[in-house]
Amino acid sequence: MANKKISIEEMSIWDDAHQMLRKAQRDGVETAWDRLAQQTPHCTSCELGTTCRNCTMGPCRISKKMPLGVCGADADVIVARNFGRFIAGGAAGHSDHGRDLVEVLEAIVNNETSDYAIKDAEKLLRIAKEIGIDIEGRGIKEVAKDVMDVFYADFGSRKKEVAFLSRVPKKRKEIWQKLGLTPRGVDREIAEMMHRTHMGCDNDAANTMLHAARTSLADGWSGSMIGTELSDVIFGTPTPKMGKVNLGVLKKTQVNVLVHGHNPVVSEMIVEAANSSDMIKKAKQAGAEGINIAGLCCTGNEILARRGIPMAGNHLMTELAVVTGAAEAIVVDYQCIMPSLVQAAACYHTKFITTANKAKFTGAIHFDVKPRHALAQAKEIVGIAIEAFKHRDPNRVDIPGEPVDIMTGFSNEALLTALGGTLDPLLDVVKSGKIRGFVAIVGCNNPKYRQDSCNVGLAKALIKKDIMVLVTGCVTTAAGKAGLLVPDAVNQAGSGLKEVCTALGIPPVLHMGSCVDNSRILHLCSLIANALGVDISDLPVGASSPEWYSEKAAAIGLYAVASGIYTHLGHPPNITGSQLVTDIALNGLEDLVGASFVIEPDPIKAANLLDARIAEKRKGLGLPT
Ligand code: XCC
Ligand code: SF4
Repeated sequence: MANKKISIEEMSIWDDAHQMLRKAQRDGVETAWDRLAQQTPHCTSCELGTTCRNCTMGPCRISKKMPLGVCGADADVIVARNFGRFIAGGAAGHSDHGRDLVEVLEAIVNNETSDYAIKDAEKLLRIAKEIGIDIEGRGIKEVAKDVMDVFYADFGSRKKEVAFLSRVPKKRKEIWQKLGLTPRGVDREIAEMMHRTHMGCDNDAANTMLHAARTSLADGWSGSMIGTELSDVIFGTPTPKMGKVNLGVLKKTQVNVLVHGHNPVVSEMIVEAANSSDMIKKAKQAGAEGINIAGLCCTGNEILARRGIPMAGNHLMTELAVVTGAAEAIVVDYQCIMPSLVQAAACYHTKFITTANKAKFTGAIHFDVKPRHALAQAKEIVGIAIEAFKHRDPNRVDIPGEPVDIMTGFSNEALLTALGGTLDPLLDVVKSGKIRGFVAIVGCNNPKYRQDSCNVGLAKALIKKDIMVLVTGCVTTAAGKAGLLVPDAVNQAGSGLKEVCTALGIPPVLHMGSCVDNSRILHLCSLIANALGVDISDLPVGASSPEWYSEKAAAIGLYAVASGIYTHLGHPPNITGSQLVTDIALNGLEDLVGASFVIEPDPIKAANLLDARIAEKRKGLGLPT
């Protein structure tokens, strides 16, 4: 964890970051690391989670001297309430993103847009069947309309359980039923979380924690899963392909447009616009050789996995991408977009463009992007970038380094295809121990860590132990820059994993998409568990978010645990002010849902913990450890 004065080398493990951090200093651009130093030390009570601001009799802070808030709430109640709201925030983010995809599907079904279409009809039909919709002899739009209705209903209050519970292993569903964890509706669980944590409602910390788990399950098995599946239906299901990563993907001679945020609904259109001959012509008239789109964070993951669009960087690279002075525009949708980017962009010729009414930034150029006119709007946006190219100052441009190759596009469908259409070959190598297990490393950057040191350190340590690693979100960029997302990386893996990956021609670390795409990993776990006739908690699998920062990452961690997956975090959420809540997270959940959180900042120690867990689960299945 960082304290005040650290060197640039200590801020990140990457050379492109170091170079841009130096340039930021020269150019007078403040970064997250500067602001972290200003904010350190943080408020202790807030770090412990014992500050309550839920009413105006307070705010209250709990300490030995003041053990109760004005209303009488103790540390346990306050910590659980704060944690519950934190989870609700994360679940709301992912799920509202998922809802936006349902709205695009609605526009398609109602013939209100020609900019979006159903690209993967086969997948739509497969999903329809899974959620109990009749497909025989019906037109694709007719089926799509029913899918849309079922998914809209998933957000509401009329259901006993969300649609994709059809994917959940029977034993898992029974556990949820028994504990009252079955997610009924996305908006319902989130609203109930807000209700429970109002003054004078749920004043039993354990009970609040259980509802937090239920809320997270609504995210993982509904909101996020709908987001992933409909994105595949509308934009195509990812297939293996090559891409490139790091700030070196920006091009000196082209109009560079950075797309940042999460939802492919906008970034896909920007890519379409940039590929259109009229825009390319315009760019050439402006003196550029072409238009280069580069991704940041999760919307970058979406277009990387589906189209092989290069990835400029992850969370802590977003400001530094602007510092290159080579970005004509940064086009954002929502989530994880630092407000500071407006000021950073203003230091250069870079245009900062927002596209969602729910995520406006003061000082930005705003477009309310809607399905009906999305492509035309995207062209306008790209036009602004082309115009900005004329004002680029070549003396202030510095694009560091050479891009690194990566392989991407490992959807479950792609994985099954690579395996010859069935899971059996995968199960066989797991049984023999060539692949001992799987760990999903997901989530963010956080300036409290040396950027990506833990993300990369953990991935490297795990593949050495013949544990296959799956990455999403901002860990993608980390693993990619470290050279772990290419087939050649098998040379860094243990002999068993190396043998399997070499035979399949795949890397030992597989890129499965964005953060909502963690739902792919849930789905894969249930496919494997169902094939073996066991629960997810019996599988030799684990999850990890070593450098997480966001509410969404916490929701992901909690739905992983509640789904039966042992989950490592580099640092705890702000819950340590309650022994009870901390105990539930680290131990108590194990008895209830068959998994728990484990906290460990050191990636090597974390790898050993995940390894021990996998060995224990292998033993439970009667497999060699
Ligand atoms: Fe955001 Fe998804 Fe975290 Fe990256 S990994 S910093 S949440 S962009 Ni989701
Ligand atoms: Fe204080 Fe209770 Fe109000 Fe929270 S809800 S601010 S603990 S009085």
